[in-house]
Amino acid sequence: MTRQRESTVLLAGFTPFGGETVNPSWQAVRVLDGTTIAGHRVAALELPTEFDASLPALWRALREHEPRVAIAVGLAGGREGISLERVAINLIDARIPDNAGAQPVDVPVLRGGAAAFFSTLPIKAALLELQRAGIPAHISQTAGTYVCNQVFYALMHALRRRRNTRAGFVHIPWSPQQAAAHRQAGMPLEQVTRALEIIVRVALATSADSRVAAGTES
Ligand code: PCA
Repeated sequence: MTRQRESTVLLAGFTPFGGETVNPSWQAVRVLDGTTIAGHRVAALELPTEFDASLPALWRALREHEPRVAIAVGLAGGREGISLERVAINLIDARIPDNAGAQPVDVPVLRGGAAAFFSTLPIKAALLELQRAGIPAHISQTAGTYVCNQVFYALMHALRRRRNTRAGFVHIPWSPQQAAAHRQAGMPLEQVTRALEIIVRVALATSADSRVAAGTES
C-alpha cells in the first residue's frame, strides 16, 4: 500500500558565522523540526554559511521534500524585529569572508539569471498577523548581498515555475545574549519560533496577500 506523502514545510537556518558561536536562525528552526503546523510536517535544515556549500544543500533538500512552503531564515544582527524580506537580488558583494574563507565581490548568484525575484510568501498578511501577536516585525526591501541573499535568490530561482510552492526569506535579530554583547536589539528564541510558526500558518492559509502600506524601512 502506498502512503500518501505528507505535505512538508521546509525551514532552513544557518551555521554560526562572523565570529559568533551560535546562529539563532538555526536554533529557532530546529525547535520546529518534526512538528506539525496546520497539517504540514516541518523539516528543518541547517545550511552552511558558505557561498559554495550552501546551494547544493538547499537544492538537495528541495528535491527531497518537495515542500508546499519553503522559508529560509537568517540572522541579521542589528535589525530590531522580524524582517519579512521582499526581494532577492542576483548579486553577491560579501562584506566579510564566509566560513570557508571565500569573499566574492560584485558577482552574480547565477550567471544569466533574472536581476531579482520577489518573495512568494504573503508578507503583508504575515506582517499583520505578527503585529496582532505583538511581535515586532517589518517588511524589508533588502536581504543584503551576503550568503542569505544568495540562498534566497537561489531558492526563488529553483521554485520559479512551481506555482503551488510559496517561498521566501525571513531575517531575525540577535539572540538576547548576542544583543547584550553588541549593545543592539535582540529577540528571545521563543518569540522568533512563534513568529515563524505564524508566518508558516499565514502562508498555508492565504491565497492572496493583503494590501497594506509597509512604509520605507529597509
Ligand atoms: N545571516 C547571514 C548569512 C547567514 C546568516 O544567518 C546573511 O544575512 O547573509
